[in-house]
Amino acid sequence: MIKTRLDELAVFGGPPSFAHALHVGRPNLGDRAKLFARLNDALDRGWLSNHGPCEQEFEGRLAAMLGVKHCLAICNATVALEIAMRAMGLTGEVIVPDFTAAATPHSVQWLGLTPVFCDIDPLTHNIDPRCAEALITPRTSAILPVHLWGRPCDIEALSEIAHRHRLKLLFDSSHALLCSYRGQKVGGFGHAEIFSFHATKVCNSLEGGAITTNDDALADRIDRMRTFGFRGADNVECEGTNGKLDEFSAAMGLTSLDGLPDFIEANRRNWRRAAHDLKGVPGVEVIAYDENESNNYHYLVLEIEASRAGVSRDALVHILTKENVLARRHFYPGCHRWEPYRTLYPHPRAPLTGTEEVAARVMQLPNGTAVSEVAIDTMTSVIQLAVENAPETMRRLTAAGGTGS
Ligand code: T4K
Repeated sequence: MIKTRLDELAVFGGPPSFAHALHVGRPNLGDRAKLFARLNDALDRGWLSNHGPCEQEFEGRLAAMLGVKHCLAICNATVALEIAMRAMGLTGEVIVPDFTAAATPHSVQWLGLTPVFCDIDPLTHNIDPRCAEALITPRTSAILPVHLWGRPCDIEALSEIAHRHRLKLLFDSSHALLCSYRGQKVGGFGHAEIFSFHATKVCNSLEGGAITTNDDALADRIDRMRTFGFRGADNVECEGTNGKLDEFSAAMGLTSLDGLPDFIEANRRNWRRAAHDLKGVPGVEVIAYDENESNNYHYLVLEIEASRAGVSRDALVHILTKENVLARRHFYPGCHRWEPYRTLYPHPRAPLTGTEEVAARVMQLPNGTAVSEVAIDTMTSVIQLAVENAPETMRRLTAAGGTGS
């Protein structure tokens, strides 16, 4: 239902637009019959983990799709980051963007390395290569950029900096499955790249991740490290952990890969619809994807410029939540403000103003196959109504006890 009067907003006493909550990160489920057939096959085989047929097929299909020599499936992307960094022999400091999921710096910290937070470019939301270079010290061993929202970061500049300073370059491509940079799918850049197949990602294996690389020796080390350092029976060659992807997860991953074109099409359709609906609404922008590149359109991200919209990002999140649209503020307030970092590193090495700006204005709307275009129209109409009547919206929110901030 399209609401046309402020009185109709749930925050002011109207019925919520949606009877059931719409989540950011609702999984794309794919074809259940195919999934159940794969699960049955795995049960019949009695082969449930340790490089089983589903896992091998998943790796093979991913490597072919991404045009990369090696794809090693891992139990999740966080462990994938840890294994990749260990296998690359990182030491000392690793430069990470400040605006990312906690998993990125946590994986560095977990290994006993020091994450050094780097500012982002407020236009792209990705790590700023010039800031990254300025943070390099004799202790730096690597740069770990993130392709946030699936929009590739400045790979050329980062590769050049890493090469010149003899640093390792590991991309956190958790958001960027099938996204391309200058026509080439991410996956084969830097020394290695990491993908996530968590339930909330565009392609999911329940929990899951992968490391891709064109480096044979690195792939071999990662392969051993993900299975306790084993090479063959009774032969442990190096330190290792348990990073294996089980067969049920891989079966879900394969089923998700089958459905991926449909998932991406649903994302793209919703992204375009939201951009169309919100065009001309002051202070509200849907982030752009470069349509000359390949994108998965998984993240439907809005930027709210409160001074132009007259309504703050937090007020809009509050209003939408009352409508049963559980919009999120990923990745507020920026890694340096989360523990343990704000205690361990209370004085960031360089200003993080890009993060501060972007963290204050972004919000994510639900997207994916669970969201229809009609639902997008309903969500955007709520935003439009609140912004078109901004002074009254804010006055009534304040009177009702909160603007959400
Ligand atoms: N690098 C980057 C850049 C990342 O974004 C992430 C993870 C990683 C690395 C590490 O990847 P993994 O180790 O997870 O493979 C979620 C995800 O758990 C996490 O994978 C993701 N990024 C992060 C951005 O989002 P939360 O804390 O937001 O999850 P949660 O529980 O709030 O779920 C999000 C929404 O999804 C909820 O509103 C409900 C809905 N949901 C969730 C699940 C799991 C469902 O509807 N069904 C479900 O099964 O972290």
